[in-house]
Amino acid sequence: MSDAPPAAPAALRPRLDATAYQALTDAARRDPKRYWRKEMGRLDWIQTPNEIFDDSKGWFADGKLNASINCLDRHLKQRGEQTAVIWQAEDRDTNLHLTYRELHARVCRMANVLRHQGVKRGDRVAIHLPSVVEGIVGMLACARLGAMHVVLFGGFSAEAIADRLADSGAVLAITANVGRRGAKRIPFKVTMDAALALRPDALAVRTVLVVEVTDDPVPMQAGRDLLLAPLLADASTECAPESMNANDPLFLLYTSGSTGKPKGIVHGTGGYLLWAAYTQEMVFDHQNGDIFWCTADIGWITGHSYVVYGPLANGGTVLLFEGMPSHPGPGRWWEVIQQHKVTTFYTSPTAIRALMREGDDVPARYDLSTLRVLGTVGEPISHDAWAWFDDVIGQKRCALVDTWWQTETGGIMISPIPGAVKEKPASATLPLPGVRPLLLDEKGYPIEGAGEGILCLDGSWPGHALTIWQDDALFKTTYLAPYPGHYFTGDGARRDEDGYYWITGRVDDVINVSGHRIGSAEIEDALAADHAIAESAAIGIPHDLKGQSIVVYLVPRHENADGLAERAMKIIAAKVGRYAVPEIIHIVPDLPKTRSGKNVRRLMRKIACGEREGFGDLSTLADPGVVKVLIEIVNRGD
Ligand code: 6R9
Repeated sequence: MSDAPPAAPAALRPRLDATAYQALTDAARRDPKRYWRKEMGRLDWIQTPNEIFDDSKGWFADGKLNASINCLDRHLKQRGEQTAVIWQAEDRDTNLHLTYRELHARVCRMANVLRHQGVKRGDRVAIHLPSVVEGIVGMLACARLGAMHVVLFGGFSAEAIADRLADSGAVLAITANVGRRGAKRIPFKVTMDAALALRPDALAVRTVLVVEVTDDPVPMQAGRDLLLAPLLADASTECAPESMNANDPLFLLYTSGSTGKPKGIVHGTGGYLLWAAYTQEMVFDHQNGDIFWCTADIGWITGHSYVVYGPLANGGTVLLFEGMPSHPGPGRWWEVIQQHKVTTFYTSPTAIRALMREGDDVPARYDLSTLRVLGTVGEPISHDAWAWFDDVIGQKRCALVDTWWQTETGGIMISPIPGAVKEKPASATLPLPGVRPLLLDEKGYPIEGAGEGILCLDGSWPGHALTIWQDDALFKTTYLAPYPGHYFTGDGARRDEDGYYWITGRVDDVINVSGHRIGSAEIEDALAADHAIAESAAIGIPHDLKGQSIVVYLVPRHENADGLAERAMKIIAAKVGRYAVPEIIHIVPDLPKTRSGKNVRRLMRKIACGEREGFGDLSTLADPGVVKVLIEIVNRGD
C-alpha cells in the first residue's frame, strides 16, 4: 500500500465546446458528403472510398476494409502493450488483462479455428455465450474472415434460438458449458442442444464449439461438438484478414418489431464501424487512458457498438464483467469501478433504478472518483433515477449522457456531448452532428418548434442498417413506408423550446421490459399455437423497476380455463424466453375490437393501468359492452 494522497477526482477535459458542436452540426448539414469524407479518416481502409453516399449504393460503396484490422492490427505499433480488454470474473480474485497484442493473437487463433471448421466469407456464425472474453474474440474472428456473427441473447429459449439459427442459416455455433449468474449456473450448451434438436432438418449448424467457463460437465455430441480450448492452443497466432467491401455485412442481430417474426438487422462493415467509432469518441469524450465499462450483454446492439467495435476501433480499454450488479452483495458494480479505476460507465435505467433501491450508503463505501462520464441507454430514464445517478454516483462532477438510439441506427443518435451540449435531466437533448431528427403528427405532417409527435429521422447516416436479413421488403415496410421520405423509429418524442428531445416511448406494438424489446405479436403468436387459447393480446404498462411490464389478456377456447394462465406463462417462457413472461394474465371472454376486427390496445392498456374512465368514444367498438366486463375482471384481479 502506498501512502500517497488519493489522486484528485477525474476532471472533464472535453474536446468540443458549444461553438464547435454547432460548427460540426452546420457542416454536416450543409455538405454531408464532405463531412463524412473527412470523418471516414477515422478508419484504416484497404481501399479508400471515393463514393461517399448514394441512395441506392449506400455508404462508402467502393471502399474496402476489415473491421478486425481497425480494432486490432492498426493499434499494434502504437499501443500493442496497452490493455485492450480487462475481464473481471464473477469471483473477485480472477481477472484478466489482455493487451492489444494478446487480443490480436487470440482473435487470429479463433479465426484459424473457424476457418479450419470450414467457415468462409459470407457465412453466418452464431455466438451464444455469457460475458467471457471468447464473445469479443469470436466476433472479431468472424470479422477477420468476413463471416457474419449472429450473437444470440443469453435469455433466449431453445425455440427462440432455433428460429434464429434457421433464419440466419448459421453453419457453426460457439457456446459455453455454462454461464455463471451469482451462485447459479445457466446451462448454455444444454439450451443450444435443445435448439438444435428442435429442427434437425432446417438447421445448417455443422459444428458447435464449446467454451468451458467452469469445470461443470458438458454433454458433447461426437462428430458435431468440439471443446474450443485445445483447438485454440494448436492454432496459429497469425491469420490474414479478408478485404471486405464497405457494404458487405459485418453482422446480423435479431431484434423485435411489431410483427411476430424475429428480424435479423444487418449492419455493413464500413458505415457501421465508422458510426460506432465516431459516436464512442464524441459522446463518451474518449481519451487515452480511459477505462470504458459498458455493462450491456454482447447479445444486445449496445454490446456490439460499445463493448466491442466503438472503443476498440478507437484504441480504448474496455472492461467486461462476468457477474451481476448485486452478487455477492449490492455494491458489486461499485466495487468493480473502484477496483479497475473505471472512467466511463454506461448502463441502463433499469439497472440504475434497482441499484438506487439499495440505498445511498452502498456506493458511498467505494471510491468512485475515477469516473468522468456516465451514460444510460435502452429506455426513458425518470427524473429521480437521472438525479440519483448524477448526484450519488457522479458526485455532480461527471457528465451524464442519456443516449437515444436503436439496433437499426447502429450507434448513438441523440445524446448530450460532454462540454458541448448542456444537459437537462432526463432528456436525450440534441442530435449528434450528422443526425437529423424530426417530429411528425399522426397524419405525417412535420411539427415545427416545440411539440410532441412521432420521432423520425431525415436523410441517412453511416450507421444506418443495410436491411433485414432475407427480407428487404419488410425492412422497407417497417421503416421507410410508414412516413415516406423519412426513417420511422417507432418512438414518440417531445421537443421543447430549446430544441431538446424527450423520448416518450414506443408508439408501435413493441414493449420495452428492462431495455429488452419484445413485440406484442411475438407473445400473441406463441400463444396462438395452443389449442385451448382462442385469442390473446399482450400490452405493456408502466412498472417501477422494469420501465414496462407485460400484461396479457387471454380468451380461452373452452369454458373451463383452469390452469390456463400458468400454462400460458410456460408457453411464453419456452417459445420466447423467460424475460418475456408476463407479470399478469387476465382471462377474459372477449377482447375490445373495432368493427373491422382490430384489437384496441389503447383501451386494454388503460384498463390494465387501473383507469376507469376517460376512454373516449366507444361507439367504434364492435361490442362496447366488453369494456365493462374487462374492468370488472381487472378489478377482481383475475
Ligand atoms: C440501443 C437500444 C431501441 C429502443 C428505442 C427506444 C428505446 C433506447 C433510449 C430509449 C428512451 C433512451 N430507447 N434508448 N428510450 N431513452 N435513451 O436500446 O437498442 O434494443 O434496439 O432498442 O429502445 O424505444 O426505439 P434497441
